[in-house]
Amino acid sequence: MSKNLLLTGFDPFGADSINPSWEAVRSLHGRTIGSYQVHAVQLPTSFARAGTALREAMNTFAPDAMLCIGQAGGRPDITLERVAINLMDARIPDNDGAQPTDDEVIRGGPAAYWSRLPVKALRQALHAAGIPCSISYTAGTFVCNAIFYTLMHELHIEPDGSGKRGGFIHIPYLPEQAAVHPNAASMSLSSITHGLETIILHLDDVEDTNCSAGTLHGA
Ligand code: PCA
Repeated sequence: MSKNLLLTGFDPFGADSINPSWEAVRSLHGRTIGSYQVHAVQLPTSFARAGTALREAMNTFAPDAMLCIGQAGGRPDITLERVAINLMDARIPDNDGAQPTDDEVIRGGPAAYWSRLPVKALRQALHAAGIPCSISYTAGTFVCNAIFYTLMHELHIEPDGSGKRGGFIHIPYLPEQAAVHPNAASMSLSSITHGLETIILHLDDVEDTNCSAGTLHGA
């Protein structure tokens, strides 16, 4: 019997008229990939509304695993986020015009939550599939980090949440977006989609804790 996977992407924000996270996620909607049936949902790039939309989708689909995807314009590869922090500090307004600074995502919540994805195993699977990918130690302080933190908080308080995979992945611009952002990196929609398929196929892999994924000064 297949398990349910909730896969979310965001609507466009800032100066962009498309968001590759939604384009990639919606192309996988309804597919069965490995042992997972994919349910794609769009979240608003809104601090106030994204969490409610995520909780509604979790209630609707009762997912066994959750993957939230967002655009990280300028990053050159798919980044597997390792940690969500309890901070909202917006450099630009969200889609409601809200621009919180120095605020918590969840009042009184812990400073951070770890991802519940086997990020090292996933990185290895993506590299084996020929897809550029790295592990990231910051999802920023905008709506993506806020929804990542909210997701991990929900899994933390859900009675059977400890056994569930869940986490956040940032993806680069599409080539048509990079065309109007001089010198920005990009990745084709087919590579991003192939990357997400590979991640779903390896979602239940066991993490290899002996291999290092550390960085020195971010490098
Ligand atoms: N990226 C933004 C929010 C929505 C999205 O796709 C971020 O990285 O916070």
